[in-house]
Amino acid sequence: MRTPVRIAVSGAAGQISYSLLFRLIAGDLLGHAQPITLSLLEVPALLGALDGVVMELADCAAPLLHGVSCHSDPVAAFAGADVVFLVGARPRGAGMERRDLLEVNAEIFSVQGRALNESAHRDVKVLVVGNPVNTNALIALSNAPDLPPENFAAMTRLDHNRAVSLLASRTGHNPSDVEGVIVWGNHSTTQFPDIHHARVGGRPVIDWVGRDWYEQTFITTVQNRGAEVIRVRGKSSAASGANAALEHMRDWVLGTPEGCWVSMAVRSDGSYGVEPGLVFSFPVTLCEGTWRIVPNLPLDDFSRARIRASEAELILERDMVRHLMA
Ligand code: NAX
Repeated sequence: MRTPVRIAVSGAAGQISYSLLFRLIAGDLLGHAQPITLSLLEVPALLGALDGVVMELADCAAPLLHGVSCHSDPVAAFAGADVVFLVGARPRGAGMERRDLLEVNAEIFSVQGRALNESAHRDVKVLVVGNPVNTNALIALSNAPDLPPENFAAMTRLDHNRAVSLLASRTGHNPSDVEGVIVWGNHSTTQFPDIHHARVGGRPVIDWVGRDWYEQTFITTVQNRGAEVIRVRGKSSAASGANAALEHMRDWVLGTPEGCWVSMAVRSDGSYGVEPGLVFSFPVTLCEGTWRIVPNLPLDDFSRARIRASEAELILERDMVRHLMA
C-alpha cells in the first residue's frame, strides 16, 4: 500500500472546506489509489464545530482516509505536511478598511508561514486560498525562509475557470475546447482576464467573441463574478472555490498537458516586467511538481496597461504590510 500523503487544511470548519474536504477523501486530488491523512486547523472557538465535520468525514467510510486530526496550533497542524491548503482567513468586518483587512490577515499568514517553516515537509506545496490571497502568500513565504519560495502559490484558478466558462457559453463550446486563457495579477477587481492568446475549437477566441464584447463585457464580468455570486446566493463562492483549489493543486502535483497552461499566482521573477518578489498571477505550465512561467508571450498596449495597474495595486498592498515580511 502507498504511504498516505499528509494534507493540512486551515479554515477547516468554513464553507469552502466543507466542500473541499469531502472531495479530498473521494480521491479527487491524487486519484483513487492514493491514501491520505487530514490535519485540520481552526481557531479555538470553532474546534467544536470542526468535530461535527470530522464526524461527517467518518460517516463517509472513505477507504482513502487514513486518519484525521484537529488543531488550533499551526505548528502541530502542519507537521510533516506534504500538501497545504491555507483557506482560513479573517473576513472583512463592519467598519474595517482594506488596510485593516490586509493587516489582520498578514498577521495570521506570518504566523502560519513561520509554522510551515518549522514543521512542514521540505517539499510541501502550499496553496493560499484565503483573501487577500496574493499578499497573504507573499507574507507566508517571506516568513518561511527555509522553504523554497516556489513551494507557495495563491489561487487565481477560480477566476481562470470563470473566464473559461464564460467563453465556452458565449461561443457555444464545451469548456474543454477553450485553451490559452490567462488571468494576470491580483485576485481582486484589478485582475486582468486576457484572451489574446486563447483559442476555442482551434480558432482565436477574439474572432468568435469580438473586441467590443471582450473589452466592455467579458473583463468586468469575470472581475466581478465573486460579488455577483454573493448578490445572488447570499454567500460567497464555496463549492466552485473548493473545485478551483483542487484543480490548482492537482495540476501542480500531476502536471499540465503538453502545450497547455493555467493561471497561478506565484512569486515574480521579473517576467513581463512585473516587480520581482510580488506574488502575481501568470500563465504557468507545470511538470513533475514544478511550475514555470510561460515566457515571451507578446503583449499589446491594452494588456500591458492592465498588467501594470494590477501590479501597482499589489505593490501598494505589499507596502502596507511590509513590516510583517521577514
Ligand atoms: P468561511 O468564513 O466560511 O471560513 C473561513 C474559516 O477560516 C472559518 O471557519 C474561520 O474560523 C477560519 N479561520 C479564520 N482565521 C483562522 C486562522 N488564523 N487559522 C485557522 N482558521 C482560521 O470562509 P470561506 O467561504 O470558506 O472562504 C475562505 C477564504 O477563501 C476567504 O478568505 C474567502 O474570501 C476566500 N476565497 C478565495 C477565493 C479565491 O478565488 N482565491 C474564492 C472563494 C473565497 O471567496
